[in-house]
Amino acid sequence: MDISTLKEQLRNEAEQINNEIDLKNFASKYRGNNGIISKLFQELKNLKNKEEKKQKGKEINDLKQYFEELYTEKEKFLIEKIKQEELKNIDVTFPAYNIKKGKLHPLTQVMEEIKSIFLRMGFSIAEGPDIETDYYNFEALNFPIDHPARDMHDTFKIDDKNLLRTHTSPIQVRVMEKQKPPLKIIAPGRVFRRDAVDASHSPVFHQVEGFMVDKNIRFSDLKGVLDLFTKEIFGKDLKTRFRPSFFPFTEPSAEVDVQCVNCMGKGCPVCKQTGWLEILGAGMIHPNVFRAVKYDPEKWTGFAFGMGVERIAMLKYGIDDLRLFYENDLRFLDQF
Ligand code: 2U9
Repeated sequence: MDISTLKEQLRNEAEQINNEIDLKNFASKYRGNNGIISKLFQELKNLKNKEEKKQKGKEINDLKQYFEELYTEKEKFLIEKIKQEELKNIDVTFPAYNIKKGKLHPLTQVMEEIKSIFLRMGFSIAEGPDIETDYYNFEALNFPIDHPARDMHDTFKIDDKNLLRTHTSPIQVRVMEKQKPPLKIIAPGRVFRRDAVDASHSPVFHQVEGFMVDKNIRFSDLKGVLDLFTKEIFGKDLKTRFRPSFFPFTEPSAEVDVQCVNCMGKGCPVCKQTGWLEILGAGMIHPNVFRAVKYDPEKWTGFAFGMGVERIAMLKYGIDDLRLFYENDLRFLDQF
């Protein structure tokens, strides 16, 4: 068959190609190892006449180039055709899949809310290590060795000197060692106490503590800050009250109650008919704490407070068992 007839044949066959298989067959018929074009090149070797060989070689090369052009064109056409068919099968009006979005753990959400309230009041956030020394966790906070107040913090000891912090107060001691007043700091974090797990105890829980140090800080400043805090987190209509208490690191000390979020203070099973819920501890920073960080207690004054994040979250959401926070059951977590 002469080359021009072959060219015509190529064009006709290319026109018939309708799918991938046709295209594959087309390629192997002409371009494959035993394909027509390859054969033509082999036959070329047998030609003796140089001129004729040159002429024929050029014609076969033209034919091959023509074949490649047809092939590429057809390949493009098929890719576009497949794409169009796929698009036809997509129902753009079909409702989207319900993509499950992750969210923050309820304790993290409450922690963030607490932080944000104090940030708005001008406090800064400080953090510190989970593993502390006896000095920062107890000594500097006016718990002398053998002081009975240490019994309130059943402690995970690592060795004679190191322990897992039982509260976040060491963070504030570290801040005071590095910075001079005025200070307005909150110290959020994980704390550890050797407690057996039950509905209201966990060996790992979370605290947010805070303190303010400046000249002429008074108990009324503490009351103002904490009253605003409870109104922000539990509701504007709930009152707070302060009852006398004891902590080694504050004097005077107080426990802070908010009117029951469940019955608005009327009395119900949540508040054991008292109308009040305990949510915070607080007080004026003890002079011995100032002495430990080399602040002059005659010059500086301050208040401090502390709260358990789990307790705040339980009261806020009406949860009666703290273990729910740690089980990571999505039926529970999904509700927040
Ligand atoms: C420094 C000085 C004083 C932090 C304070 C409390 C009172 C308190 C408890 C609440 C519930 C711990 O999680 S809880 O069990 N905390 O009652 N914390 S005053 O006082 C400080 C802190 C740091 C340097």
